[in-house]
Formats: sequence, structure tokens, C-alpha cells
Amino acid sequence: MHNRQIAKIFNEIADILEIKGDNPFRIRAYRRAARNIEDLAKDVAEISSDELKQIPGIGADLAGKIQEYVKTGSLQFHCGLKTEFPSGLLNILSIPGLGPKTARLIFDKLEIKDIADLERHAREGKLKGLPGIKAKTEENILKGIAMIRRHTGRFPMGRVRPVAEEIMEKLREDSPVKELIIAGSLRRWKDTIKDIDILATSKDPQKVMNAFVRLPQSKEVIMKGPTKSGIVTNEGIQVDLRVVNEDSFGAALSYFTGSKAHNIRLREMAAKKGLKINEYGIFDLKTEKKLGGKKESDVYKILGLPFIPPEIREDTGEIEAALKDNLPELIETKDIKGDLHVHSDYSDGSHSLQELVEIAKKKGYAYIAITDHSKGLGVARGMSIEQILQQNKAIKALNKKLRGFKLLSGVEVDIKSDSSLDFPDEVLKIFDIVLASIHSGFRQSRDQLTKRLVSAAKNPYVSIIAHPTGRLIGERDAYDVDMEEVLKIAKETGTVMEINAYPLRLDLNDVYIKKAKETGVSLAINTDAHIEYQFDFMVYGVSTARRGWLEKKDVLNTCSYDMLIKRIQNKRAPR
Ligand code: DGT
Ligand code: CA
Ligand code: ZN
Repeated sequence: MHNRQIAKIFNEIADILEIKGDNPFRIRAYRRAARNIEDLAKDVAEISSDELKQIPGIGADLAGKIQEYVKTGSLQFHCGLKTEFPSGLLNILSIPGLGPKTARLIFDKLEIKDIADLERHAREGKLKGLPGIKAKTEENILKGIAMIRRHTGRFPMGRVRPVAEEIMEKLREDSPVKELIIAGSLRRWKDTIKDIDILATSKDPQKVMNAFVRLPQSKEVIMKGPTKSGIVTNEGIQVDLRVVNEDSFGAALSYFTGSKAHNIRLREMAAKKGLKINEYGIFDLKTEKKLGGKKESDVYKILGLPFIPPEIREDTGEIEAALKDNLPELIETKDIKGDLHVHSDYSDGSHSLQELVEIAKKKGYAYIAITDHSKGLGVARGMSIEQILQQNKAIKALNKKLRGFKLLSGVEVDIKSDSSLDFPDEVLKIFDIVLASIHSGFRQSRDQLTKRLVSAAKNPYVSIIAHPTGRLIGERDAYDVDMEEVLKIAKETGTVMEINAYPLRLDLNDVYIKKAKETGVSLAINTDAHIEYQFDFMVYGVSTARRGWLEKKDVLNTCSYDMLIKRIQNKRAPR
């Protein structure tokens, strides 16, 4: 199927023409054509030139370009344009208030190649002084960059999920729903969410719609129809609810779970097999006979694929893996044997050691690690060496009394701005496990930040790098670090990287997790709990791990206690 590639190329052409200050009509024509081609159900390769010209926005010129691409696999016009600018420059156009003229200017004068580059220059005050760029413009560019990073109209998943769950519960109580399920990015556990998509089946859709728009969570009703309605919650989150037919439920679930990119691949596959998939079912293209759609698994089965879990439906290789019957056996929450990042009332946590043991046992864990902060961290009541040694003794004493459960004595040691750790090795070595993390100096250069993580990883006593990029979704960007380098060193030294399950962190994120796995680095999924209910955040970490294709064997805290200790000691042993 060529449609997607052609749409992408046409959009890129429009971007480049925009930077060049080309005719706005021409630019709009490319964008319109791109949109229309993307929505075609049929591959453009199978459409004649005359038919192509029937598609809105496509004249003789664009029809010719499409055929050139189909025939040769590329487009000369596009390739020529592309050599004029680096690819990252095109992203700069997404910064609010920064038009193509300015993009062109900063490229010409400063050779700025991408947003990160631009940000660095703006921070260093190198933009002002260029013709037409004042200190104020520079400030606005920085604000614009911060804004597209933070507010792309998306909410942190951790804020959205509880809202969605409340709504689901209320709908189950108040309306005659049969099936009721979350779809969209929320079902895929994506870290940020634009809106909540809910699907239901019911004998009386109208009653469901009535109950939905009257929910206490509904601040505003955007639309109300017989089977589809939309509301905005008090938090400003849009929620769409659709009631579908029972025999289309599976097809609708597949369609509305997405991702869009994944669905497009499924539709391409279907087309090749003479089938058609839409939100109503899966059909024979010729006879229009419905072949399935009641269950979601129908869609995959009829395409000859194994079921693909929602978390990896992103078209990042899952279709290829499924075709080879080589899908990962994704980790599950029940595989987790313990939590290796927990705070007690010795620092900023709420519970005593004894209470934490009880909580962990209730969760069915075999072990947890108490990892209070080191002293450098004033805000979180960091502990002095004397205090933490005292805690260490208390843990060891308590451990002697426990049966079938282990408390690991640990510490979350601060990686200071000068790359050194807050505690010397003589202190670190008495702990069963050491987490190292950055809590200050986020604005250092990429080199410095990378160096801090690398030197922590090289310390034989550091078992895990905790929340490695420091991001707080929607509040603070990840700091600028060369993660590939850090992962390389982690692999060499046997250092484990954390997936911090705290819903606003989810750090490492899905992309880095996948990279870590490919590099051969192990991960640990920890909640960073400071109070009992936060132990339940584990599912956020596990789902993020699933998005990064992790299996049980990739995760340290799926090991037995003995194996865990062995692996920590392995790193400490001189090589
Ligand atoms: P977001 O942005 O966090 O809401 O992400 P999604 O994936 O929930 O996206 P949304 O809400 O726009 O749409 C929900 C699903 O519906 C999406 O994952 C796939 C499906 N969908 C939406 N628009 C299209 C489309 O134009 N083509 C196809 N094939 N599927 C679509
Ligand atoms: Ca959505
Ligand atoms: Zn912590």
C-alpha cells in the first residue's frame, strides 16, 4: 500500500515549500491531496490516472507525481527539495508563533537543524540580533517550545485513567450497559492522552446516552446522539461514548483502540487478502459477506495473525513480529515479585518498616527494598549517614523475624551535580541494594548530565539508576541526556535501569525501554511508593514495560530473592 508514504511525502513537500515561501495555494493543494490519499481504501497503485484525477485536490500534476512514486519508489521533486534543508528543521514549524520565514532565517544564519538546537541557541541568547528577532521574540520561541512539549492538548495518562474508571463505574451502576470497555490510547496505556474513548453495547442505547450526559463528572455536553455522545469533564477531559451492535463489538473495539497507524496496516493486509475491515466488521470484498466482528480476536484470526496486545499496537514492528509468530510474551503484573523502590518514615514516606512489610505481604510480594533518600536531598528529609546506618540495622533485625518474606536494606543515593554520589563506597557497600538518581541540576548541559548517569552506572555498588530522565509528564521535560550512551554503559557494567511506575513519571518511557531491551539492559519496575495506595501504581509501570515489549525475563524484580541478590552481587564482584 503506497498511500501512506505518498501522503507523508506530500505533507513534507508542503512543509518545505512553506519554509521556502512558495505559493500558499500550492502548499494547501499538497496538504489536501495528502489527506485525501491517506483516507483512500484502495491502493493508489491500482487506480488509473483518470480515476486519480477524480480524487478531490488531485489534478494532472499530482496524479503524475503519484504515478512516478508508484513506478520508481521515489519522487524526484521531493528528493530535490529535501536536499535543501535538514529534516529536523521541518519540526520547527510546529512551534507556535514561529513561521516559515523565521525558520528559514535561523537556518540560514545559524545553521539550526532541529528544535533542540534552536532551544539551545535561544537559551544562550544567540537568536536576538538577527534581522527581525528581538529579545522578546527569543523569549516567545522558548515559551513556544516549552508549550509544545507540555501542552499539546494532551493529559498525563495518570490523571486521565482514574477519571475514566470513575465514569465506567457510574455508567455500570446507572445505565443498562452490557459490555463496557475503554478503547483508544488509554487502552494502549500511552503516557499521554488526548481524549477518552469508551465503547458499550446495550439493549437500550438511548438510556445509556441519557445517563452518560447526566453523569456528575460531565461539565459540558458537546454532542448527544442516539448512539454516540461526547462530554467534557470537570478536569477538561473530553470523553466520547459509543454504543455499538453486539455483532460489531469486536470490530469496533479493534477500530477504536487504534493506534491509527496499526489499523492502517491491518487494513492494508486485509485489502491484499481480498478483505475489508471497518468498525462494523470484517468482510469479503467481493461478496460483501460479513466474516466476523463480534469478537476482537476475529479481526486478527481472519487475517491469519495471532492476537496482538493493545499496548504494542503502534506499528513499530508488531505486525512483522506477528507475521513471523514472534510476538513477545509480554510481562504481566502477576510476574512482579517485589518492589525495589519504597520510602519509609525514616525519610519522606508515611509508613514504618513493620507497616511496609504488612502492606507488601498483602500485595503478595516476596520482598521489597526500603530505599530512603540520602542527605543531599533537603526537600525529602534526606538521611545522614548515621541515620541510615541505624535504619540499616533496624532492617536487618526485622528481617531475622520474618518468614517467607525479605526486606532489602537500600538507599536512593543522590547523584550530585559534580557526578559524585552523596555517600562514599564504604557506606554504599553495606546496603543490599543501591538506587542512584538525579534530583537537582536538571539544567546542566547534555554532556554533564550524561556524565552524571554514566559515572553512577560505573559505580559497582549502584544496582539501579532510578527515574533515569527525571521527567514529570506535563510538568517537567526529561533532562537532556544521551540515553544511548547511558544504556551502553549500563549494559557493560550490569546496571539495571528503572521504570518508575509513578504515573506522572513512567520513566524510562516506552521508547527508551525498547531501546534498553535491544541493548541488552535489564529493567526494574518500581513504584517509588511513599504511602500505601501508591503500591497500586505497579500496573502503570508494567503496562509501560509492555509498551516497551518487555517480557518477564527482562525485568529484575520478577526474580526470586536469591537470584536478585546474586545479580546485585555480580555487579559488585571485581571483574
Ligand atoms: P489520543 O490522541 O490519545 O486520543 O489517541 P487515540 O489513539 O485514542 O486517538 P483518537 O481518540 O483520535 O481515536 C481513537 C481510535 O480511533 C484511534 O486509535 C484509531 C481510530 N481512528 C481514529 N481516527 C481514525 C482514522 O482516521 N483512521 C483510522 N483507521 N482509525 C482512526
Ligand atoms: Ca482517544
Ligand atoms: Zn524515590
